[in-house]
Amino acid sequence: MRLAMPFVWDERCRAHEPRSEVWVGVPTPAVESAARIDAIRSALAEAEAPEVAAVPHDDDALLSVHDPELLSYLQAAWDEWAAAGLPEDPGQDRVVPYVFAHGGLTSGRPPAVPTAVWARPGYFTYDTMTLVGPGTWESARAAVDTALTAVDLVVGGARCAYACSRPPGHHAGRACFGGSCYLNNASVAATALLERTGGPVAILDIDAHHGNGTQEVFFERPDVLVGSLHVDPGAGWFPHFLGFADEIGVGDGAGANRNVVLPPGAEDEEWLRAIDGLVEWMQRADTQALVVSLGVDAAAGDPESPLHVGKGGFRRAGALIGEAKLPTVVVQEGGYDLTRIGMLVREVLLGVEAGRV
Ligand code: SP5
Ligand code: ZN
Repeated sequence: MRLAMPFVWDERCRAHEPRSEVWVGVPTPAVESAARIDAIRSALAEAEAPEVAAVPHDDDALLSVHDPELLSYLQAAWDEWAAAGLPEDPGQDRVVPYVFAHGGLTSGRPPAVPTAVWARPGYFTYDTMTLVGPGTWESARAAVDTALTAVDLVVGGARCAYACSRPPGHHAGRACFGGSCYLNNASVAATALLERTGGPVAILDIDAHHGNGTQEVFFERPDVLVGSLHVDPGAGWFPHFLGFADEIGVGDGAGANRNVVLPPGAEDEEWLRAIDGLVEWMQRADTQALVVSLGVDAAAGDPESPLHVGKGGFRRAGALIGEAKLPTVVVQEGGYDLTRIGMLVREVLLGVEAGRV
C-alpha cells in the first residue's frame, strides 16, 4: 500500500552512538541504535512515501522548552569529557554519571552546578542509561530540526507529516534528560504549532512508557494538552517515579494532563480504548493541532515493554488519530524490535491516512 504522507529524514540523526546503557551498574548493549531509523526509512520507502530532508531551524522553539544550561551542557558534554582525559583514565569513552543531584541532598534548594567534569552529568541526567558520545549532540539537535520541519509541512498545508527523529525525546524534561532521550522533539514541535496556530494544541503519547519529560514541560500549561497511555510504572516499569493517573497538571494547567495506566500484558482492545478516550478528550478541547509521540514499543515482542499490541492494533490506532481530522505531526519516540519497527510505524501512518478520508 502506498503512503502519501511526507516523512522527514536527517542523516545526522544516525551519528549518535550510545553503544551501551548502564543498567544496575552493568553496561548492556544500547537498544536505541541508528539501525532503528534505518529500518523505519526502508519500510516507508517501500510504501513510496515522499522523503523530505530536514531543514535547520534556529533555537527559538527549543529555548522555550529547555533551559539554556541544559542545551549548553549537552552541546559541550562529550568534548569536555574527552578533554579531561576520561576516555584514557579510567577508560570510559562515553559521558556517564556517577553521582546525582538527588532532591533530598538540598531539601529542595537548588544544588550547586558541579565543576568536576565527572560530576556534571549527574546534575543534568537522572539515569545511567542515557550516555553521551561524540555524535550525540549532532543527532539530538538534528532530531529537533526533523520535528520542526514536519511542523513546517503541516503549517504549509500538509494534513499530516512524520518526523523520523532520533534520538527520541519524550523522557527529556525542561532541564534534565534520561530514558535514551536528550531533547524533547515532540514538545518543541508542539510549542512551534502553538505559536503558529494560536492553539490550543495537544500531544498524544502512545509510546509504551510514560512521557514524563513532556508532562513536566507542560504541567502548568492550560494551552498544551498532554495525554499519555503507557504500562503502569507502579508495576515496575520505567520511568518508575511518574506516570500515574492522579498527575493531572497544576495551577492553570490543572486538568490539561492525563495519564492512562495499562497493566503489563494489555492487548489491542484495552490499548485502543485508551487512545480513543484521549483523542476524544483532545477534540472536545478545541485542539487546533496534534502532535503524536509515536513509540511502537507497545508491540508484542518488543524487548523494552510488556504490552502486547498487534500489527492490526497499530493500524487501528492510526485510524483513530486520523479520524480526529486535526493537522497532525507524528514524531518518532521508542520501539526496539528491529525486525518489526519499520512495519509498525508504517502501519500507524497508513492508518492515519485512511482515517482522514
Ligand atoms: C524512548 C523510550 O522508549 N525510552 C525507554 C527507556 C526505557 N529504558 C529503561 C530500561 C530499563 C532496563 N531494561 C533492561 C534492559 C537492559 N539493557
Ligand atoms: Zn518507550
